[in-house]
Amino acid sequence: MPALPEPAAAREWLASMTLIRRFEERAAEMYARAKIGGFLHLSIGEEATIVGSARALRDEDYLISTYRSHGHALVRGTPPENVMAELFGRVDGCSRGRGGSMHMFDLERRFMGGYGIVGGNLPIAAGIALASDYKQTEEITLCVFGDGASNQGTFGETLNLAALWRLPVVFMVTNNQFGMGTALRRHSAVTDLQRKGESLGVPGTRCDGMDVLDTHRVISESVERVREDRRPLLVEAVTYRFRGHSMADPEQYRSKEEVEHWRERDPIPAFGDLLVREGVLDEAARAQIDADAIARVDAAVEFADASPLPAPQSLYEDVYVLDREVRGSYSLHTTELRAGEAEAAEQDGAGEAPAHEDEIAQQMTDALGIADEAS
Ligand SMILES: Cc1ncc(C[n+]2csc(CCOP(=O)(O)OP(=O)(O)O)c2C)c(N)n1
Ligand SMILES: [Mg+2]
Repeated sequence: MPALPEPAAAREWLASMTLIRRFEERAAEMYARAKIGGFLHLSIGEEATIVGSARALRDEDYLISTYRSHGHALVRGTPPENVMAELFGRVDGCSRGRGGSMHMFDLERRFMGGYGIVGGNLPIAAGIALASDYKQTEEITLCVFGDGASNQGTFGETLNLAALWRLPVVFMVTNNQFGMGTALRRHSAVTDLQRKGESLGVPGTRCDGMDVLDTHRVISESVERVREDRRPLLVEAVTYRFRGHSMADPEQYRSKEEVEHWRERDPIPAFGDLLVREGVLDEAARAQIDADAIARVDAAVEFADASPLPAPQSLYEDVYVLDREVRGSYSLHTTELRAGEAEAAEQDGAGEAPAHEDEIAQQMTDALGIADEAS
Protein backbone atom coordinates (compact mmCIF):
# COMPACT_ATOMS: atom_id res chain seq x y z
CA MET A 1 0.00 0.00 0.00
CA PRO A 2 1.37 3.47 -0.85
CA ALA A 3 2.04 5.63 2.21
CA LEU A 4 -0.82 7.77 3.49
CA PRO A 5 -0.49 11.52 3.04
CA GLU A 6 -0.48 13.87 6.03
CA PRO A 7 -3.73 13.48 8.04
CA ALA A 8 -5.12 16.85 6.92
CA ALA A 9 -4.53 15.94 3.26
CA ALA A 10 -6.02 12.47 3.73
CA ARG A 11 -9.17 13.98 5.24
CA GLU A 12 -9.36 16.51 2.42
CA TRP A 13 -9.14 13.77 -0.22
CA LEU A 14 -11.97 11.86 1.44
CA ALA A 15 -13.99 15.08 1.77
CA SER A 16 -13.45 15.94 -1.92
CA MET A 17 -14.47 12.48 -3.12
CA THR A 18 -17.53 12.62 -0.87
CA LEU A 19 -18.50 16.08 -2.12
CA ILE A 20 -18.28 14.92 -5.74
CA ARG A 21 -20.42 11.84 -4.96
CA ARG A 22 -23.09 13.78 -3.06
CA PHE A 23 -23.09 16.55 -5.64
CA GLU A 24 -23.70 14.14 -8.50
CA GLU A 25 -26.37 12.16 -6.66
CA ARG A 26 -28.19 15.43 -6.16
CA ALA A 27 -27.62 16.47 -9.77
CA ALA A 28 -29.29 13.22 -10.88
CA GLU A 29 -32.27 14.07 -8.70
CA MET A 30 -32.44 17.60 -10.12
CA TYR A 31 -32.28 16.17 -13.64
CA ALA A 32 -35.23 13.90 -12.88
CA ARG A 33 -37.11 16.98 -11.68
CA ALA A 34 -36.30 18.76 -14.96
CA LYS A 35 -34.23 21.44 -13.26
CA ILE A 36 -31.38 20.43 -15.57
CA GLY A 37 -31.71 20.14 -19.34
CA GLY A 38 -29.55 18.51 -22.00
CA PHE A 39 -27.25 15.65 -21.11
CA LEU A 40 -25.91 14.70 -17.71
CA HIS A 41 -22.94 12.33 -17.42
CA LEU A 42 -22.04 11.26 -13.91
CA SER A 43 -18.67 10.01 -12.73
CA ILE A 44 -20.03 8.11 -9.72
CA GLY A 45 -17.53 5.33 -9.05
CA GLU A 46 -14.65 7.23 -10.67
CA GLU A 47 -14.01 9.73 -7.85
CA ALA A 48 -10.59 8.29 -6.90
CA THR A 49 -9.31 8.94 -10.44
CA ILE A 50 -10.43 12.56 -10.16
CA VAL A 51 -9.14 13.41 -6.69
CA GLY A 52 -6.02 11.23 -6.82
CA SER A 53 -4.88 12.83 -10.09
CA ALA A 54 -5.87 16.44 -9.43
CA ARG A 55 -4.10 16.43 -6.06
CA ALA A 56 -0.87 15.56 -7.86
CA LEU A 57 -0.98 18.97 -9.58
CA ARG A 58 0.31 22.35 -8.54
CA ASP A 59 -2.11 25.28 -8.66
CA GLU A 60 -0.40 26.63 -11.79
CA ASP A 61 -0.75 23.32 -13.69
CA TYR A 62 -3.62 22.85 -16.11
CA LEU A 63 -6.35 20.23 -16.06
CA ILE A 64 -8.53 19.49 -19.07
CA SER A 65 -11.28 16.91 -19.15
CA THR A 66 -14.35 15.67 -21.02
CA TYR A 67 -18.13 15.98 -20.79
CA ARG A 68 -17.92 13.92 -17.56
CA SER A 69 -16.36 16.75 -15.63
CA HIS A 70 -18.43 18.05 -12.70
CA GLY A 71 -15.93 16.40 -10.37
CA HIS A 72 -12.97 17.99 -12.13
CA ALA A 73 -14.41 21.47 -11.62
CA LEU A 74 -15.16 20.72 -7.95
CA VAL A 75 -11.75 19.22 -7.23
CA ARG A 76 -10.01 22.27 -8.66
CA GLY A 77 -12.01 24.43 -6.27
CA THR A 78 -14.86 25.81 -8.35
CA PRO A 79 -17.56 26.41 -5.71
CA PRO A 80 -20.38 23.83 -5.86
CA GLU A 81 -22.81 26.76 -6.12
CA ASN A 82 -21.35 27.77 -9.48
CA VAL A 83 -21.15 24.21 -10.76
CA MET A 84 -24.81 23.56 -9.84
CA ALA A 85 -25.86 26.92 -11.33
CA GLU A 86 -24.12 25.88 -14.56
CA LEU A 87 -26.13 22.65 -14.58
CA PHE A 88 -29.29 24.73 -14.09
CA GLY A 89 -28.23 26.99 -16.99
CA ARG A 90 -28.19 30.09 -14.78
CA VAL A 91 -26.09 33.27 -15.00
CA ASP A 92 -24.05 32.38 -11.92
CA GLY A 93 -22.84 29.16 -13.50
CA CYS A 94 -19.09 28.82 -13.99
CA SER A 95 -19.67 29.17 -17.76
CA ARG A 96 -22.36 31.79 -17.15
CA GLY A 97 -25.08 29.24 -17.83
CA ARG A 98 -24.11 28.78 -21.46
CA GLY A 99 -22.31 25.48 -21.24
CA GLY A 100 -24.35 23.21 -19.02
CA SER A 101 -23.13 19.86 -17.79
CA MET A 102 -20.66 19.16 -20.60
CA HIS A 103 -18.95 22.55 -20.62
CA MET A 104 -17.73 23.38 -17.16
CA PHE A 105 -14.83 25.84 -17.26
CA ASP A 106 -12.81 27.79 -14.74
CA LEU A 107 -9.85 29.65 -16.15
CA GLU A 108 -8.88 31.18 -12.81
CA ARG A 109 -8.38 27.69 -11.35
CA ARG A 110 -6.80 26.44 -14.56
CA PHE A 111 -9.56 24.00 -15.26
CA MET A 112 -9.75 24.25 -19.05
CA GLY A 113 -13.07 22.40 -19.56
CA GLY A 114 -15.37 20.34 -20.21
CA TYR A 115 -15.67 19.16 -23.93
CA GLY A 116 -18.59 17.48 -25.68
CA ILE A 117 -16.51 16.05 -28.52
CA VAL A 118 -14.93 12.71 -27.64
CA GLY A 119 -11.16 13.18 -27.97
CA GLY A 120 -11.60 16.90 -28.66
CA ASN A 121 -9.64 17.91 -25.59
CA LEU A 122 -6.40 16.13 -26.57
CA PRO A 123 -5.16 18.59 -29.22
CA ILE A 124 -6.17 21.46 -26.95
CA ALA A 125 -4.07 19.98 -24.14
CA ALA A 126 -1.10 19.89 -26.51
CA GLY A 127 -1.70 23.55 -27.36
CA ILE A 128 -1.82 24.52 -23.70
CA ALA A 129 1.41 22.62 -23.03
CA LEU A 130 3.06 24.24 -26.03
CA ALA A 131 2.15 27.65 -24.60
CA SER A 132 3.60 26.66 -21.21
CA ASP A 133 6.88 25.72 -22.87
CA TYR A 134 6.90 28.79 -25.08
CA LYS A 135 6.59 30.93 -21.96
CA GLN A 136 9.36 28.87 -20.36
CA THR A 137 7.31 27.97 -17.31
CA GLU A 138 7.34 24.77 -15.27
CA GLU A 139 3.60 24.22 -15.76
CA ILE A 140 2.37 20.86 -16.97
CA THR A 141 -1.03 19.83 -18.33
CA LEU A 142 -3.04 16.85 -17.18
CA CYS A 143 -5.33 15.71 -19.98
CA VAL A 144 -8.09 13.30 -18.95
CA PHE A 145 -10.14 11.31 -21.46
CA GLY A 146 -11.95 7.97 -21.73
CA ASP A 147 -11.07 4.53 -23.06
CA GLY A 148 -13.36 5.20 -26.03
CA ALA A 149 -11.48 8.42 -26.84
CA SER A 150 -8.26 6.43 -27.20
CA ASN A 151 -9.65 5.20 -30.55
CA GLN A 152 -10.09 8.70 -31.93
CA GLY A 153 -7.75 10.11 -34.55
CA THR A 154 -6.91 12.94 -32.19
CA PHE A 155 -5.29 10.43 -29.82
CA GLY A 156 -2.65 9.36 -32.34
CA GLU A 157 -2.17 12.82 -33.79
CA THR A 158 -1.78 14.48 -30.42
CA LEU A 159 0.48 11.88 -28.80
CA ASN A 160 2.73 11.89 -31.85
CA LEU A 161 3.17 15.67 -31.82
CA ALA A 162 3.47 15.80 -28.04
CA ALA A 163 6.32 13.28 -28.16
CA LEU A 164 7.96 14.97 -31.15
CA TRP A 165 7.77 18.44 -29.65
CA ARG A 166 8.47 17.22 -26.12
CA LEU A 167 5.33 18.73 -24.66
CA PRO A 168 4.74 18.57 -20.89
CA VAL A 169 1.48 16.62 -20.84
CA VAL A 170 0.35 13.71 -18.71
CA PHE A 171 -2.34 11.92 -20.70
CA MET A 172 -4.61 10.03 -18.34
CA VAL A 173 -7.00 7.56 -19.92
CA THR A 174 -9.82 6.87 -17.50
CA ASN A 175 -10.63 3.30 -18.40
CA ASN A 176 -14.13 2.88 -17.00
CA GLN A 177 -14.57 -0.23 -19.17
CA PHE A 178 -17.07 1.27 -21.63
CA GLY A 179 -17.49 3.78 -24.42
CA MET A 180 -21.21 4.42 -24.04
CA GLY A 181 -22.69 0.88 -24.22
CA THR A 182 -19.68 -0.74 -25.86
CA ALA A 183 -17.28 -2.72 -23.70
CA LEU A 184 -13.54 -2.07 -24.02
CA ARG A 185 -12.80 -5.43 -25.67
CA ARG A 186 -15.45 -4.69 -28.29
CA HIS A 187 -14.20 -1.21 -29.19
CA SER A 188 -10.42 -1.40 -28.88
CA ALA A 189 -8.08 -3.92 -30.53
CA VAL A 190 -5.53 -3.18 -27.80
CA THR A 191 -7.12 -3.48 -24.37
CA ASP A 192 -3.87 -2.90 -22.47
CA LEU A 193 -4.42 0.83 -22.81
CA GLN A 194 -1.21 1.86 -21.07
CA ARG A 195 0.61 0.52 -24.16
CA LYS A 196 -1.42 2.44 -26.71
CA GLY A 197 1.03 5.33 -26.92
CA GLU A 198 4.22 3.27 -27.21
CA SER A 199 4.50 3.32 -31.00
CA LEU A 200 3.96 7.08 -30.90
CA GLY A 201 6.85 7.68 -28.50
CA VAL A 202 4.73 8.04 -25.35
CA PRO A 203 5.53 5.45 -22.67
CA GLY A 204 2.72 4.33 -20.44
CA THR A 205 1.95 3.03 -17.01
CA ARG A 206 -1.15 2.05 -15.05
CA CYS A 207 -2.78 2.84 -11.74
CA ASP A 208 -5.66 1.38 -9.76
CA GLY A 209 -8.33 3.97 -10.37
CA MET A 210 -10.48 2.60 -7.52
CA ASP A 211 -7.73 3.51 -5.08
CA VAL A 212 -7.07 7.20 -4.47
CA LEU A 213 -3.65 6.48 -2.95
CA ASP A 214 -2.42 4.46 -5.89
CA THR A 215 -3.81 6.96 -8.40
CA HIS A 216 -2.11 9.79 -6.54
CA ARG A 217 1.20 7.93 -6.34
CA VAL A 218 1.34 7.04 -10.04
CA ILE A 219 0.10 10.40 -11.32
CA SER A 220 2.45 12.31 -8.98
CA GLU A 221 5.44 10.34 -10.27
CA SER A 222 4.33 10.94 -13.86
CA VAL A 223 3.67 14.64 -13.30
CA GLU A 224 7.08 15.20 -11.77
CA ARG A 225 8.84 13.21 -14.49
CA VAL A 226 7.07 15.19 -17.18
CA ARG A 227 7.87 18.45 -15.40
CA GLU A 228 11.54 17.49 -15.31
CA ASP A 229 12.03 15.75 -18.69
CA ARG A 230 9.55 17.80 -20.77
CA ARG A 231 8.30 14.60 -22.44
CA PRO A 232 4.70 13.31 -22.37
CA LEU A 233 3.55 10.18 -20.55
CA LEU A 234 0.37 8.12 -20.65
CA VAL A 235 -1.30 6.70 -17.54
CA GLU A 236 -4.20 4.25 -17.65
CA ALA A 237 -6.46 4.60 -14.60
CA VAL A 238 -8.56 1.45 -14.30
CA THR A 239 -11.97 2.18 -12.87
CA TYR A 240 -15.70 1.62 -13.39
CA ARG A 241 -18.70 3.87 -13.73
CA PHE A 242 -21.48 2.75 -11.43
CA ARG A 243 -24.24 4.67 -13.24
CA GLY A 244 -25.29 4.63 -16.87
CA HIS A 245 -23.34 6.47 -19.57
CA SER A 246 -25.75 9.38 -19.22
CA MET A 247 -29.13 9.73 -17.54
CA ALA A 248 -30.78 8.17 -20.59
CA ASP A 249 -29.14 4.73 -20.51
CA PRO A 250 -31.19 1.54 -20.03
CA GLU A 251 -27.89 -0.32 -19.31
CA GLN A 252 -28.70 -3.41 -21.29
CA TYR A 253 -25.04 -4.04 -22.07
CA ARG A 254 -23.98 -5.19 -18.61
CA SER A 255 -25.30 -7.31 -15.79
CA LYS A 256 -26.34 -6.14 -12.33
CA GLU A 257 -23.88 -8.68 -10.90
CA GLU A 258 -21.00 -7.03 -12.73
CA VAL A 259 -21.96 -3.61 -11.37
CA GLU A 260 -22.32 -5.07 -7.86
CA HIS A 261 -18.92 -6.71 -8.13
CA TRP A 262 -17.27 -3.34 -8.85
CA ARG A 263 -19.35 -1.55 -6.23
CA GLU A 264 -17.69 -3.72 -3.61
CA ARG A 265 -14.57 -1.74 -4.41
CA ASP A 266 -16.32 1.64 -4.10
CA PRO A 267 -13.38 4.04 -3.65
CA ILE A 268 -15.07 6.24 -1.03
CA PRO A 269 -15.95 3.68 1.66
CA ALA A 270 -12.67 1.89 0.87
CA PHE A 271 -10.61 5.00 1.62
CA GLY A 272 -12.81 5.95 4.60
CA ASP A 273 -12.34 2.46 6.11
CA LEU A 274 -8.60 2.74 5.64
CA LEU A 275 -8.45 6.12 7.38
CA VAL A 276 -10.47 4.78 10.31
CA ARG A 277 -8.25 1.68 10.53
CA GLU A 278 -5.11 3.82 10.47
CA GLY A 279 -6.48 6.12 13.17
CA VAL A 280 -6.64 9.20 10.93
CA LEU A 281 -10.41 9.50 11.47
CA ASP A 282 -12.96 8.17 13.92
CA GLU A 283 -16.46 7.22 12.82
CA ALA A 284 -17.93 10.50 14.08
CA ALA A 285 -15.47 12.54 12.01
CA ARG A 286 -16.21 10.38 8.99
CA ALA A 287 -19.96 10.94 9.40
CA GLN A 288 -19.31 14.67 9.75
CA ILE A 289 -17.46 14.76 6.41
CA ASP A 290 -20.53 13.24 4.78
CA ALA A 291 -22.94 15.60 6.56
CA ASP A 292 -20.82 18.61 5.51
CA ALA A 293 -20.86 17.46 1.88
CA ILE A 294 -24.65 17.09 1.92
CA ALA A 295 -25.03 20.56 3.49
CA ARG A 296 -22.76 22.11 0.84
CA VAL A 297 -24.79 20.49 -1.92
CA ASP A 298 -28.06 21.69 -0.35
CA ALA A 299 -26.67 25.23 -0.35
CA ALA A 300 -25.56 24.80 -3.97
CA VAL A 301 -29.06 23.79 -5.06
CA GLU A 302 -30.62 26.71 -3.21
CA PHE A 303 -28.14 29.11 -4.80
CA ALA A 304 -28.63 27.70 -8.30
CA ASP A 305 -32.40 27.88 -8.03
CA ALA A 306 -32.26 31.54 -7.00
CA SER A 307 -29.89 32.52 -9.82
CA PRO A 308 -31.60 34.06 -12.88
CA LEU A 309 -31.61 32.62 -16.37
CA PRO A 310 -29.44 34.52 -18.86
CA ALA A 311 -31.37 37.34 -20.58
CA PRO A 312 -32.44 36.45 -24.14
CA GLN A 313 -30.66 39.59 -25.38
CA SER A 314 -27.36 38.27 -24.05
CA LEU A 315 -27.44 35.66 -26.82
CA TYR A 316 -25.01 37.89 -28.68
CA GLU A 317 -22.36 37.94 -26.00
CA ASP A 318 -19.14 35.98 -26.41
CA VAL A 319 -19.99 34.80 -29.90
CA TYR A 320 -17.39 34.59 -32.64
CA VAL A 321 -18.47 35.95 -35.99
CA LEU A 322 -16.85 36.51 -39.31
CA ASP A 323 -16.99 40.20 -40.16
CA ARG A 324 -15.67 42.78 -42.53
CA GLU A 325 -12.91 44.14 -40.32
CA VAL A 326 -11.03 40.87 -39.98
CA ARG A 327 -11.21 39.27 -43.38
CA GLY A 328 -11.00 35.53 -43.68
CA SER A 329 -10.72 35.14 -39.96
CA TYR A 330 -12.89 35.11 -36.90
CA SER A 331 -13.31 38.12 -34.72
CA LEU A 332 -15.04 38.77 -31.48
CA HIS A 333 -17.88 41.19 -31.03
CA THR A 334 -17.05 42.43 -27.60
CA THR A 335 -19.69 41.96 -25.00
CA GLU A 336 -19.70 45.51 -23.63
CA LEU A 337 -21.58 46.96 -26.58
CA ARG A 338 -24.08 44.14 -26.65
CA ALA A 339 -24.55 44.18 -22.91
CA GLY A 340 -25.26 47.90 -23.11
CA GLU A 341 -27.78 47.32 -25.84
CA ALA A 342 -29.44 44.61 -23.83
CA GLU A 343 -29.88 46.92 -20.89
CA ALA A 344 -31.28 49.66 -23.12
CA ALA A 345 -33.69 47.19 -24.69
CA GLU A 346 -34.83 46.06 -21.28
CA GLN A 347 -35.55 49.64 -20.29
CA ASP A 348 -37.38 50.36 -23.55
CA GLY A 349 -39.89 47.64 -23.01
CA ALA A 350 -39.63 44.22 -21.51
CA GLY A 351 -41.00 41.27 -23.47
CA GLU A 352 -40.29 42.70 -26.92
CA ALA A 353 -38.51 40.49 -29.41
CA PRO A 354 -34.76 41.18 -29.45
CA ALA A 355 -34.04 44.03 -31.84
CA HIS A 356 -31.24 42.16 -33.56
CA GLU A 357 -32.96 39.86 -36.00
CA ASP A 358 -32.18 41.98 -39.05
CA GLU A 359 -28.62 42.29 -37.89
CA ILE A 360 -28.18 38.52 -37.81
CA ALA A 361 -29.34 38.26 -41.39
CA GLN A 362 -27.00 41.08 -42.41
CA GLN A 363 -24.04 39.52 -40.61
CA MET A 364 -24.70 36.19 -42.28
CA THR A 365 -24.86 37.86 -45.69
CA ASP A 366 -21.62 39.75 -45.02
CA ALA A 367 -19.89 36.64 -43.75
CA LEU A 368 -20.93 34.57 -46.76
CA GLY A 369 -19.75 37.35 -49.04
CA ILE A 370 -16.35 37.36 -47.41
CA ALA A 371 -16.14 33.58 -47.60
CA ASP A 372 -16.98 33.71 -51.32
CA GLU A 373 -14.29 36.30 -51.95
CA ALA A 374 -11.74 34.29 -50.02
CA SER A 375 -12.37 31.01 -51.85
C1 LIG B 1 -16.48 12.78 -31.90
C2 LIG B 1 -17.61 12.18 -31.12
N1 LIG B 1 -18.10 10.96 -31.50
C3 LIG B 1 -19.11 10.41 -30.80
C4 LIG B 1 -19.66 11.07 -29.72
C5 LIG B 1 -20.78 10.41 -28.93
N2 LIG B 1 -20.25 9.91 -27.65
C6 LIG B 1 -20.43 10.62 -26.53
S1 LIG B 1 -19.69 9.88 -25.23
C7 LIG B 1 -19.14 8.60 -26.14
C8 LIG B 1 -18.37 7.48 -25.52
C9 LIG B 1 -16.99 7.86 -25.10
O1 LIG B 1 -16.47 6.90 -24.23
P1 LIG B 1 -15.19 7.14 -23.38
O2 LIG B 1 -14.20 7.91 -24.17
O3 LIG B 1 -14.76 5.83 -22.86
O4 LIG B 1 -15.65 8.09 -22.18
P2 LIG B 1 -16.71 7.81 -21.02
O5 LIG B 1 -18.05 8.25 -21.52
O6 LIG B 1 -16.67 6.37 -20.69
O7 LIG B 1 -16.28 8.67 -19.87
C10 LIG B 1 -19.55 8.75 -27.47
C11 LIG B 1 -19.24 7.78 -28.54
C12 LIG B 1 -19.15 12.34 -29.38
N3 LIG B 1 -19.61 13.04 -28.35
N4 LIG B 1 -18.10 12.86 -30.07
MG1 LIG C 1 -15.20 4.92 -21.03
